[in-house]
Parts: sequence; C-alpha cells; structure tokens
Amino acid sequence: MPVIRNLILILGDQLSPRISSLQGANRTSDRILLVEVHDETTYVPHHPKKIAFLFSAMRHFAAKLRAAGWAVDYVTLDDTDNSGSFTGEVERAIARHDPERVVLTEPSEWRVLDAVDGWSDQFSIDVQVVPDDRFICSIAEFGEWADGRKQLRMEFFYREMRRKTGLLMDGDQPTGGRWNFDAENRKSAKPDLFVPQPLRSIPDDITTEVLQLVASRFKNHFGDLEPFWFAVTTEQADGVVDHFIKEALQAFGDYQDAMLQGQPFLYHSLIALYINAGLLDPLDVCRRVETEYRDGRAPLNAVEGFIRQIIGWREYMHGIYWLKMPGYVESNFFDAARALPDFYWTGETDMACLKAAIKQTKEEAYAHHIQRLMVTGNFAMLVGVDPKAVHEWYLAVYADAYEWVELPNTLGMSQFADGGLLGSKPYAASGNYINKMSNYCGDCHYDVKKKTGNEACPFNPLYWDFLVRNEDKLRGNPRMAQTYRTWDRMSDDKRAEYLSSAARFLNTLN
Ligand code: FAD
Ligand code: DLZ
Ligand code: SF4
Repeated sequence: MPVIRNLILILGDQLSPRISSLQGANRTSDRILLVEVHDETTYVPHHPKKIAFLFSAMRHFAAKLRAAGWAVDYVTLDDTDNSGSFTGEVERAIARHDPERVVLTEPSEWRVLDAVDGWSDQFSIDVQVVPDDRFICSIAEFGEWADGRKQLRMEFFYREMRRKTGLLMDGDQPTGGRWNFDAENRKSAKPDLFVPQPLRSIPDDITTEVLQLVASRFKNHFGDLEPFWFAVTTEQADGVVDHFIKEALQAFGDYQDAMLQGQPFLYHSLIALYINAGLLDPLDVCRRVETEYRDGRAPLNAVEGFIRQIIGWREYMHGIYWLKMPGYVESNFFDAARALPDFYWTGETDMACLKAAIKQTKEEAYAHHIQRLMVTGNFAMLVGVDPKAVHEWYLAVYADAYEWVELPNTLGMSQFADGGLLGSKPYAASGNYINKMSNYCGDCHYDVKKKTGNEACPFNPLYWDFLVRNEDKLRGNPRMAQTYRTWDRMSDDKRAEYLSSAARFLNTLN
C-alpha cells in the first residue's frame, strides 16, 4: 500500500474546493476524510433540515472530490463502526492509514478547536491546523483592529472592510458619498406586496437517502424535515444567488426590516447557510451584487445594505467570537435566569408575532434577521431568559447556525448579555415597533394599542418592566436617558399598572 503523507480532515462547514487544507495537497499521497458524527448532530438538537442539508452537501462534496481524482474516506452516520465523534473518527483513520500528519483548516467553533488541540499528544502525530482564508478579516487582523479600542463599533470596522476589498469604493471615497444607507432601509410591507418565492431545489438520490436517514434518527428534534428544498451543491447555491439577484435584490434594502404574515422570506437572499458551509464564497457573492449596482440594475441602498451584512456584520461577528471566546458564552449582564418558555419549541402561544416566527422556524429552519432580533430575541430579553438557553435555541433551530456567528448575534446583539460590547443599547422594543414593521398585530389575540391590562399586547408592559428591573445597569446609558425620562414623567398609578400587568403575564410563563 502507498504511504499516506497527509490525512486531511474536512469539516462539515468547510465544503469548498478552495479550502486552505487542500491548498498544496497531493492527490497521490494524501487522503481526505469527511465524517458524519453523532456528537455534532446532538451537541444541541439541530433542526432536521439543517442535519439533512449538511449531510447531503458533505456527500455531494465528497463525490465531487473523488471525481476530481482525490482519495476520500467518507464515514456515514449509520456506518456500524462509526465512533460518533471527530476525535474517534480521526483515531480510526490514523489506524487505517498510518499517515505522517493530520491536516485541517482551523475549525470555526472553539469547542472543536479545543478537541483538535489535544490530538497531537493523544495520537502521537503531527497535527497541522491551517488558517481559514475564507474570511476577509483574519482572526489576527481583527485582534489588531480591536486592540486598544474602548468600543468595537461595527460601523468603523465595516469601513475598513470596504477599503480593504474596494467594494463600493470610488478611489478612497464610498460610492454615493455615504458609507451607510440604512436610514432608507426601513419600509414596512403591505400585505398585497408582490413577494418573490425562493428557488427550490429538487432532492436527488443522494439527498433522498439522507432524508431517510435523518427521518429515522432525529424524530425527536424540533423541526419539519420535509418538504426539503435547500441547495446542496455549489452549482445549486449559485443558482440561488442568481435568483436572488434577479428577483429580490432591488427591494432587499427597502423591505429588509419588514415582516409579513405568511411571507417568511420576503426579499432576503436565503444564502447564509450556503456561505457558512463553504458552498458559496462571501466575497464572490458581494462582487456579483456590486456589479448589479455598477451596471444600473439595482439601487445603491439595496446593494450597500446587502454588502454591509456580509463584509460588515458577518466578518465582525467572526472577529468578536474569536476575540472573546471561550469566556464569551458565559456573559450574562442582566443576570437573567428564566428558563426558555416551552412555546419556543411548539409555537403554541396567543402572541401572533411569536407564533408566526416560531412556526416558520419549525417549518423552514429559517427566520429573517428582524424576526430573530425583534420578535423571539426581544421577547426573551424582556422576560429575562437565561442568555445561554436563548443561545442554545438559536444554535439548534436555524439551518445557518454555527456558534461563531450565532453566539455574538444572540448574546451580544440580541440579548445585550455582554453589557454593550457590540451595541450601544439593548434592542428592546414594545409592541409598537412590531406593529409598525409587520401586519402580525391585526391577527393577534392581544391589542397592541392597549398598554396595560389582560388584553394589552404583552410586549408593552414587559418593555417597562425590563427597564425597571435593570435600571441600575441601564439608566446611566446616555442612549437610554430619554426612555427613562418618559418613565419618570408617568404617574405613579400608570407605573404601577405597567408593573402589575407585566407581573401577571410573567406568572403565566412560570
Ligand atoms: P439576508 O438578510 O439576505 O442577508 C445577507 C447575508 O448577510 C446573510 O446571508 C448573512 O451571510 C449575512 N448577514 C446578515 N446579517 C448578519 C448578521 N447579523 N451576522 C452575520 N451575518 C449576517 N446568521 C447566521 O449566518 N448564522 C446564525 O446562526 C445567526 N444567528 C442569529 C441569531 C440572532 C439572535 C440574530 C439576531 C441574527 C442571527 N444571524 C445569524 C444573522 C442573520 O439573522 C442571518 O444571517 C440572516 O437572517 C440569514 O438569512 P439570509 O441569508 O436570508 O440573509
Ligand atoms: C452542524 C454539523 C452537524 C449537524 N453534523 C456534522 C457532521 O456530522 N460532521 C461534520 O463534519 N460537521 C457537522 N456539522 C458541522 C460542524 O459542527 C462544524 O463543522 C464544526 O462545528 C466547526 O467547528
Ligand atoms: Fe405581537 Fe403584541 Fe402585535 Fe400580538 S399585539 S402580534 S403580541 S406585538
């Protein structure tokens, strides 16, 4: 048997032929390893659609590598010898091939890197972890940017990324004379708005086999496995980008924050799961979208807004995660301790906005940003759910969820659990915001216009209760001053009504 030089482990979110672990690899002397393992499917109870997506994408990727002449070991979940963990499968592959070294691109999650760090001693073998060059800003570069700064504001980081990539730059100036067109991206949507439907891929034989496996093994996980229409190859995911550019990009900016009953996707791109798994390259996508503006086919507010999400927010979240882990996951600025309400797993609530967001999460493994931030996230923060429980829910239920991007979005942006590292004030809102940005309230058991009492929208008293409960932590925040002044100006009776309404509602959650 020929000697194996490098055993190259490719993780489920590294499905790119350009992945750094393959650069410089040799088809004759190296062997690639991909593994479906029980531990990765259950460290949180992932949505069945997410597991099926990754397994099918991994199997298609392995087939593509084999067709390109690579020797690939692929271990399926139902392989009777499967040990159930990355560590166990690397150990078995070392025993099979006796390689000189193990090579992998650095894992995107701290948990996995921590395990990998032990392999060299555990298996007495050289383990080479190479940087992941799919990010525009490396972990080291982000550390340099953050060093010595009191506040790590995304907006300033984003400008650096614009300069670095040259995206939407005219010389050293931002195209259109402004860095950020967000103020133009806050339209609410009318129910009769024409909304494009997502491009749906048809499951092939590989996907069908995966669906059977996932159906039999993950019955107890939250979420509907079928209908399954996610793309599972780069070619299909490219088609999703084409579809987005043609059908939705023009209005992406205008309706970015809008929510409509029965329209889970609106003008969003639905590509985070493909970028995060390696099927799409973030910079390629941004360049294609920029061309739409340069060629006069899409407005600047849409194109800038979209590019900011990817080279701004996405890169920034990656930087924050690696800057702050492993301690970050323990952040709990408000000392919130409530258990996650059961209805997050059932959708059984009279609150129409939460019901809609949770129902579509169950059906699609998807909710758009404002639903995650201002509906499920806002509610969890207002009622004081333990941020770790909130984090575990988000990590489990969305097809695009990986800890490196989910954790800073949840703990930092949505729950303010890091005390303001990411945002200057909590994203706390009463029913008024949800009513302005959606048509949920019309269908709701509660009345968004009522401030207190049993019929009042629960967000209204909960908003004030949250601010009062956390007054010692928030009153000194200059961006909260106006809000506390409003509270101070209320009569004692009004204040008491708010607090007793909130207490009654919170009791129902216990
Ligand atoms: P679009 O709205 O079309 O946006 C385009 C792209 O921009 C996305 O595909 C994504 O790659 C990127 N993007 C947009 N917003 C963000 C952001 N805040 N952080 C990072 N990238 C962003 N995104 C994830 O990819 N994985 C997660 O696990 C995740 N968890 C989240 C949890 C919470 C509580 C919140 C508030 C947001 C979370 N996000 C997460 C960010 C955002 O909600 C999703 O990226 C977006 O909804 C994915 O849908 P889309 O592809 O249609 O995005
Ligand atoms: C999310 C996930 C799941 C559900 N299953 C697997 C798997 O069986 N094999 C695999 O290689 N990756 C899986 N993943 C993605 C990994 O959790 C992800 O690649 C790492 O956490 C990144 O550090
Ligand atoms: Fe949500 Fe309140 Fe509107 Fe009901 S009334 S949909 S609970 S914001």
